Amino acid sequence: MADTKQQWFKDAKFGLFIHWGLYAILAGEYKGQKTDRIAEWIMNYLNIPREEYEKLAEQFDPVNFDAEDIVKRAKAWGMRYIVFTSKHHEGFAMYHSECSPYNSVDATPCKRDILKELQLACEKYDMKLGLYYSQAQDWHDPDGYVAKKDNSHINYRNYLDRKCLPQLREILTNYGKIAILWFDTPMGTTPEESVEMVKLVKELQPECIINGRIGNELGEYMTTGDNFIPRLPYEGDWEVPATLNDTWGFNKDDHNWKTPEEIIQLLVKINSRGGNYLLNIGPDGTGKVPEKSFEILDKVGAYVQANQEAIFATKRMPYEPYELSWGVLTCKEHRLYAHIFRPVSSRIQILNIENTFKRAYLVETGEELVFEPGRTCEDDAYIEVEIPKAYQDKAYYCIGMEMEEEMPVFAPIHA
Ligand code: JFZ
Repeated sequence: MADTKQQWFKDAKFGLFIHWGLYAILAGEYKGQKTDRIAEWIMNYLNIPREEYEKLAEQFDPVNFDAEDIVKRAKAWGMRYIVFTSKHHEGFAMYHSECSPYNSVDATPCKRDILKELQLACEKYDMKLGLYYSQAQDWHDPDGYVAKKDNSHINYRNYLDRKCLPQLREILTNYGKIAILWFDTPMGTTPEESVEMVKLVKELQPECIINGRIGNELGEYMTTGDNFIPRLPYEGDWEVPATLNDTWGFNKDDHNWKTPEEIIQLLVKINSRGGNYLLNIGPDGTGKVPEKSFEILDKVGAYVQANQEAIFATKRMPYEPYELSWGVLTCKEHRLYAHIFRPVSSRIQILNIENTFKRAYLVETGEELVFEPGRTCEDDAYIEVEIPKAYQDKAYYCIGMEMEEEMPVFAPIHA
C-alpha cells in the first residue's frame, strides 16, 4: 500500500501545481500553427526542431513573474504545498544548472533563477515546495527520451550520468527543503535506474516524498492519471494532478475553464476518497498567471477557508455512500461532514449510519443545528439534520456532525 510516511502529506488534501517553461512563450501556437493538445508539448506535437525551439530562451524575460504573490495566493486558497516544474520534457531548467547551460540564468537575457525566487517565497510564507522533474523525456538532449519518436539511438545511461542525476543533485542541494520530487513519464527507465534516482533523493533529503511516476512501482504514493478521480478510493496515499482548463502549460486560446463549483466538488470528492488534489496554474510567457485562474481559485479558496475542518486532515470515508443527492460526505475522527452542493429545503437525511451523534452544526459559523436520529420501518438507522431557514435556498456550505464513535459506521447497503 502506498505510504508517504509524512503526516503533512496525508493531511494536506490540496496543493498547487505550476507548469512554466519556454513553451509558455509560444502559448500554444508556432509559426501560425496552433496545437490542440496540452501546450507544454508543443515542441513534440508540432515537431519543432531543437535548434529552433532553443532560441525561445533568448526571449525569456518574465517581467510579470511574482513568486511571492503566487505563494501568498496559494496560502489564501488553502493549499498546503506547491509543485513546480524545475525541468519539463522540453529540457529547459528553470533554475541555474551547473551541468546544462540550457537554463533560465545562462541562456536568457533576464538571468533569473526562477526556482530560487520561488524557494525564498515559499520559505517566507511557510509553504512546502515540491519539484516536478522529467527524468526520462528530454527533447533538448540527444540522449533524452522523446515520446512518440524512435528512441533506439539514445544512450540513456549517458543522459542519466551527464544531466539527470547531476540535476537531481542540484535541485536537492541548492534550493532548501524539498517536500516532494514529482517524477513524470518514466518511459524505458529500468528498475535499476529508478532505484539509482530514489537512492539519490533519499541520500540528499530523506524526508522528500517520491511520487508514483518515478516508474517501476517505486513511488511512495499513487499519482492518478491527469484529472482522473477513481470511483473507489485507493488504499494509502494518493493524489490527482488536475488542470483548471485543458492544458498544463499556458495556451492563449484555451478558455475551457472549469467553474469554481466544479473545482470545489472535485476537491471534496477526492478528499472523501482519501486523496489530495494537485491543481495547476500555467503562467504565460511574461510570468503572468491568467486572471481567470485567480478568479476561479479565489472562489474555491473561500469555500476551503470557510470549511477547513471538513477538508484538511480528513480521512477516507469507510465506504460508500460518499455522494448523496445533495452533496458529498467527508469524515475524520469523531466527525462526519455533509458538504451541501445543491439547495436543500428542509432537512438532510443520512441513511444506514449506526453512529451515536452528540451534535450537529454549521461548520462555517459553529451555529448549532437541530438533528434527530431515527430508524426506518426496515430498521435502518439514520440521522436527519434540519437546515436553518437562512440556508434553505443556498448551496456550497457544510454541516458538521459530532459522533461518539471514532469513525462513521455505515451498515452494509441492502443487497
Ligand atoms: C504528464 C506530462 O506529459 C504533462 O505535460 C503534464 O506535466 C502532466 C502533469 O504529466 O502527462 C501525463 C503523464 C501520465 C499520465 C497522464 C498524463 N497518466 O499516467 O495517465
